[in-house]
Amino acid sequence: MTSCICLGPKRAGKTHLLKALQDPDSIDETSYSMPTIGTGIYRIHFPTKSPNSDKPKPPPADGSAQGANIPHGGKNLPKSIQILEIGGSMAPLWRQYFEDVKKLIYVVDTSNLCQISAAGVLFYSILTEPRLQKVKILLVLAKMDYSYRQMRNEALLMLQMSKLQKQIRQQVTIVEASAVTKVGLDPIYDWLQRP
Ligand SMILES: Nc1nc2c(ncn2[C@@H]2O[C@H](COP(=O)(O)OP(=O)(O)O)[C@@H](O)[C@H]2O)c(=O)[nH]1
Ligand SMILES: [Mg+2]
Repeated sequence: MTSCICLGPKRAGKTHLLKALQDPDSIDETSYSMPTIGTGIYRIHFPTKSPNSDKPKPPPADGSAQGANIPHGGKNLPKSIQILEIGGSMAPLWRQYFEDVKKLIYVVDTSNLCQISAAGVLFYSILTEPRLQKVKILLVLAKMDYSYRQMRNEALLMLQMSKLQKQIRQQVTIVEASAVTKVGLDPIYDWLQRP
């Protein structure tokens, strides 16, 4: 069962981000993702941090750890999570996927001035959805490697986040990320792994 969904406008960077989370080495500035038609499923394995290196190593992608829970410092943290990307062109159909969702990632392209205000309106319509009132929300400010991106504060202003946060019940975690430079991937792994 997929309890984590990833939404956002068309070409916001969802597929790139999910691929980078799956395998950081698979994405660089030359990578191109075809527009997602319909939906896409990504199984993301959390990196195991070895005590001798601060660089997380991706675990083997053999699927052996799927859905398994291992004791980890007294806590049962999942080793992997399955995320369903719902293509941006499917926005009118997003509601079909809101049943049983526990976590929701919303991706906004900070380099796309034309899209960002509309992205905020769409985000608001998601957050006010009755079935998503108890869902944990991660707002990803994507493509942070672009020099002409909006800075965090400008992006949040254009999304009308402060107004929005007064009207919603969910707690929203905000992460700035780039699938190319891998900035922000670690906090996203942490957020995904948390219960
Ligand atoms: N420079 C840069 N480009 C990105 C990044 N993420 C996505 N892109 C570009 O944006 C395009 C659309 O991204 P994609 O992940 O397919 O968007 P989606 O429609 O939300 O799944 C990709 O083909 C990349 O060229 C990023 O972090 N940095
Ligand atoms: Mg996509």
